[in-house]
Amino acid sequence: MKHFKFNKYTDIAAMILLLVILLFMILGGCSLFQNIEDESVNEHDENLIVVGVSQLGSESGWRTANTESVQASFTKKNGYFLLFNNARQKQENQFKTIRSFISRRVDYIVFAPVVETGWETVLSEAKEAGIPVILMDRSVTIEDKSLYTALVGSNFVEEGEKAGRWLEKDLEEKGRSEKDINIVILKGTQGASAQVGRTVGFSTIASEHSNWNILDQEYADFTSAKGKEVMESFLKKYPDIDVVISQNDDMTFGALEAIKESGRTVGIDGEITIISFDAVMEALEMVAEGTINVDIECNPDQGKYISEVIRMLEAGEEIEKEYYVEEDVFTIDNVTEELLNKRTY
Ligand code: GZL
Repeated sequence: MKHFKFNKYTDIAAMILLLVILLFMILGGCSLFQNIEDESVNEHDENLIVVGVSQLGSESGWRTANTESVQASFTKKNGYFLLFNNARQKQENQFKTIRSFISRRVDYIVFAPVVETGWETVLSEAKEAGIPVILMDRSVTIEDKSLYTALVGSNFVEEGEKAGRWLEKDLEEKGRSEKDINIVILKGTQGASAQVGRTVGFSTIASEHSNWNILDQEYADFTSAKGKEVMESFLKKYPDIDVVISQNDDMTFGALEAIKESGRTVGIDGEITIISFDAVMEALEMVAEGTINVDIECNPDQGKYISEVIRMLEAGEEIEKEYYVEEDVFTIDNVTEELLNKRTY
């Protein structure tokens, strides 16, 4: 390990600087959490339900909309005190945040698990502390389902199947049901339930078609930059790609840039069919112009549903284990009406 050598003057300066920084942090009340409301609200105000939310990151337009839906629901006006933290895609940060929520004795913990596995210990600690945990957006893979109270999210396997069924229909309409179809897949964050589910769902349908050749599939982390990088590598390796399955719109935006730079064409009049997921506004506009052939919606507007579950729990009502939000499939045939519908994301 490399050691940095300081001379004695640098040592003293470093110590003074460190003390000044520590002083500012203590006086400034620096903490892990951002309280969305003004600081005048005290989390121990008996009338407010204290909700600790660990959001996994801010990697995509979808995630931004998901965060906005949480912040719009858990307000003081609605009877909540919100503690919010962005884990920046790191499970370790989510562990730390959840443990802080436990030590602050919040009333509810809500979190979007960045990956499916590794949650048993921290969820057992929350259960020990008697704090109900609600999963948002993505799910977890654990033996003991009592470690979380409910999930409000999406059925990702169904989303993947919708993509496969749409491709079946599209090929049939084009008279290409029996033709060899070369497919590449841009996958989201490895081990995220959205990635796992969409992959399983699409692969299930693809396995029914021996003429569908999945040439390659690579993780591109749900980001536009990685989506472009992976698509560039696919285009170099495979001159005859017919279909791109991109597991979120941000990766699609990057992939479209790469395809455009390669000189190939996309969409309803192009050589390469683009199948995307999320259906954020910017992508739906591309569906309307024919660049994206189909967008499988994944609804980020989950805050109000989570708030409803909390209200039911507060009232002692029976709740379901899983709540899936309503989701649609958008093509050029129905997207215009949706865009006129004052969509919020
Ligand atoms: C899906 C969500 C995924 C989105 C991506 O519910 O977990 O994560 O599809 C986001 O845009 O990054």
